[in-house]
Amino acid sequence: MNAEAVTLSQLLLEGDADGSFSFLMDLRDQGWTSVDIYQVVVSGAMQQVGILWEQDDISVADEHLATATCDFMISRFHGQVKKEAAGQRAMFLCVEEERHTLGMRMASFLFEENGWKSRMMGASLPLEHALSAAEKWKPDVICLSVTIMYHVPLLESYVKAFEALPFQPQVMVGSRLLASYDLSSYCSKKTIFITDYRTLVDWINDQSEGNEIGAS
Ligand code: B12
Repeated sequence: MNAEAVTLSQLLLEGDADGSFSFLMDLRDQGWTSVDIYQVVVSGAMQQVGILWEQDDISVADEHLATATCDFMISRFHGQVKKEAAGQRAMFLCVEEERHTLGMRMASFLFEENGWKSRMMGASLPLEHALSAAEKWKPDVICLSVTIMYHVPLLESYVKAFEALPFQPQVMVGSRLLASYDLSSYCSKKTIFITDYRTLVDWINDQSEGNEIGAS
């Protein structure tokens, strides 16, 4: 765990909204990119919160305060760095019952920073509602997030339904589980798997260089 992540985890656990936001802005002034801030510092800080929680060093209430402060902090930070949205659209949601949203929220910010329009549909979106939202908005990419292993089997129905839509959106799956498990049997050959934000931004840049979505 790097020093910046540990410092940020302490600020989040104190519920220090202004201090944590200023901490990120200072890192940016020192030349940190938002990709590295999200990947190394914010993700690292939340992992540290998870470790303390697992070891029973902090309470559930402490962990909720840190999560709420983190959510507010990243939104405020993104407000400072986001750009005018142009053409392509990305929609984000968690499969039903899945409540871990911070990972996909930062992914949505990185899409926006790179000029995409995004719609964050949040936690636990039942498939029928996700499908009707997608049919109306017609995103180029539909990004799914899953964190808890027993939610993984649900991916299959979501991926199948989205990939069958007539406008053929690219389906992307992001998950901490990808570091340890192969989720491809729940998806299709067309599905893209992303484990970290640097890979995500490389993929986004690849799209703006004119490569067709889905081509690899
Ligand atoms: C905050 C938190 C919560 C919050 C989430 C609130 C919120 N709004 O997100 C709350 C309190 C709701 C919660 C609940 C639970 N949690 Co929880 N939680 C965490 C914690 C501490 C941090 C998660 C986090 O935000 N990490 C930071 C983000 C940035 O990381 P990430 O989600 O992995 O995302 C990365 C990649 O996966 C990727 N990514 C993820 N999604 C997407 C999407 C796209 C499109 C892309 C491109 C990339 C991408 O991008 C990120 C790059 O770093 C973790 C600890 C940990 N080590 O992560 C536990 C953790 C994930 N939770 C855990 C558990 C067990 C639970 C509960 C079951 C606890 C309980 N008994 O109730 C419930 C389940 C709730 C549910 N139904 O989903 C376990 C999971 C263990 C396991 N083996 O599966 C963990 C690991 C804690 C632990 N060490 O035991 N949790």
